[in-house]
Amino acid sequence: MDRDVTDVYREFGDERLPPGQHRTDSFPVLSKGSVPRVDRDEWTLSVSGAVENPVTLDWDEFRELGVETQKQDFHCVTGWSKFDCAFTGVPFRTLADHVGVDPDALQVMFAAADDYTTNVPLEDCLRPGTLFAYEFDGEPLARDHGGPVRVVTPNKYAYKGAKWVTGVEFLTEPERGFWERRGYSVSANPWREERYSG
Ligand SMILES: Nc1nc2c(c(=O)[nH]1)N[C@H]1C(S)=C(S)[C@@H](COP(=O)(O)O)O[C@H]1N2
Ligand SMILES: [Mo]
Repeated sequence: MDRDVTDVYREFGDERLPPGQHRTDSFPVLSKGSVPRVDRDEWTLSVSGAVENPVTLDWDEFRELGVETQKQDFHCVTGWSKFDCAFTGVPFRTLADHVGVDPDALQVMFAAADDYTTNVPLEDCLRPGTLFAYEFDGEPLARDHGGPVRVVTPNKYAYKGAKWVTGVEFLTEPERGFWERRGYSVSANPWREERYSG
């Protein structure tokens, strides 16, 4: 374990379990539609928008950025939380440093192979726990959980973590992703119970 981020709740109080959540030890699957088949060898990650060096990375280039294994909690906006997940992947911050983010970037729009999108404030993406994950508990990430690569966001409800992620766009103006257009919160802080947009 390279990093333990299960203490991120401390910024907001003493309770690790966010209000209105219950713990589960299983790992339910939540997807808006069917599960796309994305082959590791065909997969690429495009990084665009307000950056100095836009790139499209293949599997090897992605991993060469630098990987770590983290212990972190997972909070689904539908009410379940799973503690102590081990995810291995490339930290968002590592990718951001690689491409050089413009000073006027405010948000990040993630895009996925099932046409899912989600927008996340840049400052939240830059927290250590935001990870492009490709392993769970030391095994390749299962396809229904977003394999080959998904985003995980332990500081936020889990809809901020795009499964089957293929694109990262740095935005200078706010735009809304799939659930954010349907009334879910942009900031999505579980300890402040930001489920819906105000
Ligand atoms: N590409 C994509 N990513 C997605 C979703 C989706 O439908 N498509 N659902 C989101 C929601 S609402 C949740 S709660 C988590 C669920 O992740 P899991 O299925 O691994 O539990 O993925 C998020 N990421
Ligand atoms: Mo969700």
